[in-house]
Amino acid sequence: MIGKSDWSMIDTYAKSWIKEAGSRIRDSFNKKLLIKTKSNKDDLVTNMDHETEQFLISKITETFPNHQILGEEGFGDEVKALDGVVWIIDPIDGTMNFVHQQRNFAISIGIYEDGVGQIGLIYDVVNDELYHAKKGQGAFFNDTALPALSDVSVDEAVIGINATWVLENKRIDSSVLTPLVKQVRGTRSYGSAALEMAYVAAGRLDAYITMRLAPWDFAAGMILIAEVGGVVTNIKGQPVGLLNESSVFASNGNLHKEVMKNYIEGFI
Ligand code: 2AM
Ligand code: CA
Repeated sequence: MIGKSDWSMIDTYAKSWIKEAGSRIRDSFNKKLLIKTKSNKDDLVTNMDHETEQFLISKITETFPNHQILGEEGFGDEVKALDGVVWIIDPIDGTMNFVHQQRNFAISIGIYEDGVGQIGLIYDVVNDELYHAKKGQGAFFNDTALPALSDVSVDEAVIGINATWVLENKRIDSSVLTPLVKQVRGTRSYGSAALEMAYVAAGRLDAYITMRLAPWDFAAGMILIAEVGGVVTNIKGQPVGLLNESSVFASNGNLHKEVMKNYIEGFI
């Protein structure tokens, strides 16, 4: 590849690899799963997280040797800067769901060039549902184009938030988000940040708020949400970086503004 990349070709490859990776995960359901813990007893990883990341990396490096890869399980590169093309991969987002439920998890791939999101893919493996977006060309749920997000008031909003963030925790005063949780129409927690961001893009959730994610959890979702006119920032309303952990507040534009103004700014 010389100069600017051939995004249509990259997109075709990325979609075929994510589907093949998903098919391997589905095939693994009747085999024995090896489960380990990482940072703590609730932080799970399985042989399928590792195998899926290694599968994707082998395909990418074989076809695009100049691209960098940032993967959750660490089989990719030590990415220190976003120069060139960078694939940001979570082989299984929602590993706890994968282990406990065999559903509600996804493969997430965000592809950036010089820090600009170009392709976002989130594959709900069990339902064979692919959320995909290419910069400037809209976002899709399988073959269906997703419409631009419409305005929703706090009163009518269904938001994705984990109960953790309204209980005592290390990242936010537990009283800050309580009024929001009380005021919205409903709250949901699916346990996969990638899927929750895909749901925001698809209009199934009006917002998603979480205090700690890693780049592979949100890299693809940010691209999908941008394509339907949504907004993704950290909890302070600032841009989310792709090389560090971050809080994430994803929503349609008007709800994002309303929540920032009335529930967050001045309260954190
Ligand atoms: P994972 O399954 O890929 O680890 C669960 O609420 C969501 O938060 C999932 O998307 C999960 O991704 C992510 N998550 C869990 N532990 C995390 C951590 N220590 N840092 C960042 N994201 C985490
Ligand atoms: Ca993961």
